[in-house]
Amino acid sequence: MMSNYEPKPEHKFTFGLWTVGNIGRDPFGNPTRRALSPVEIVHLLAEVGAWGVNLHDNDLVPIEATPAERDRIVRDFKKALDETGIVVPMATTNLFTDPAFKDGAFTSNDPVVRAYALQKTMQAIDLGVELGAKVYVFWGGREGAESDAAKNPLDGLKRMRDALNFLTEYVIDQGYDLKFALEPKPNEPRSDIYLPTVGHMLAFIETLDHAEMVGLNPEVAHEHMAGLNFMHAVAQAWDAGKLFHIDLNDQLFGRYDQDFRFGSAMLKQAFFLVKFLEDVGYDGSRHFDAHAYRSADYEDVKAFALGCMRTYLILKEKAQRFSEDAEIQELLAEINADDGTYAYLANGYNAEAVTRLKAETFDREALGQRTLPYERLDQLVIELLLGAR
Ligand code: DIG
Ligand code: MN
Ligand code: MN
Repeated sequence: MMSNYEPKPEHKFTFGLWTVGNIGRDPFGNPTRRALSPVEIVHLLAEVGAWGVNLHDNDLVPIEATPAERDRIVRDFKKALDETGIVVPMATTNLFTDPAFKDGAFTSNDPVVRAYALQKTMQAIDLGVELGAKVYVFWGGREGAESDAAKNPLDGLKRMRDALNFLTEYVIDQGYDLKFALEPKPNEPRSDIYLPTVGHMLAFIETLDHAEMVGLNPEVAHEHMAGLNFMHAVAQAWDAGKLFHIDLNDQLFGRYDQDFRFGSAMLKQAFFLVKFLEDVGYDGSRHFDAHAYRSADYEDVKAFALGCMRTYLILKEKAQRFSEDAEIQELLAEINADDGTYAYLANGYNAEAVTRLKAETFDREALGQRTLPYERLDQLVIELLLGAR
């Protein structure tokens, strides 16, 4: 039984440069922390036991950097990666900070902006592949609207599709070993963001030319903002073979995008998520797209990062305890009892099944009186999480 909860590389914990590098600025206040360099961030992540670091292009290479400055920055970053053993599993493009993207990037009404967004993304893909990334995330933070008078959502969807079709062809032409992970969010910073949830994205991916190269990067906070059960969304992505990456953090329902430390707001939901990921054998990055409270100094930022990883490991152990808990397993066996009477329906539709089923008689009242000890079962989970069993 694990007891020290010490993060190790095999746990595949990763953080974006922008997470532990968050300087505490918010819409209502100035920064509370100095900016760390990418090299300092890599060493901080190595110190707390992370496996990898992820980046937007401009987290590493400032948008105004000259080619010579870019090369020096990348060289210094690679040196820090070599010194620490930290890897770069995922990369993405910042298509939301620069004012040029104020009306979106791929879905902008301005064809020049759409062209610039494609160019910027190809350059960022090249950088990500150069650093070893195998997953490329697309979060369309500015792809949306305040007024639907300004843009027909059909144009938004078509432009997003055209951009992703162009970029998947680029990856194929370059011979890159890279897959795309789309990250939905319902709103903020746009009033409505196109393709707002995992469900919307799964349907959209099937309309792409190379759907097999494109999956999901679901984020806890973003489905919670939509008032949805995140683990159910992840399960549907997994069922579709599309869980290519995941953004772990936490979030209370009905709030702005809080990006809290993993498990710090809705612990029971975090438990069922970790249980799901471990039960199905998800072997991708456990990426924490989160940041410390604005009140934190860098010692507290390290506590934040360690807390994300420790909570995941503690919940992983609780999930193991769930599967070994005799009382819980006994209740699950009772709940899922099946004497095989209707096994003939397990092979799908056939004429014999129709004949047999039409001849069946059901005691509907008895069905309604079946005991389902879900209160007992859920209380056992609560007591497991509270350390009372
Ligand atoms: C926000 O949830 C987004 C951006 O930080 C980034 O593009 C993506 C990567 O995980 N998440
Ligand atoms: Mn978020
Ligand atoms: Mn995210």
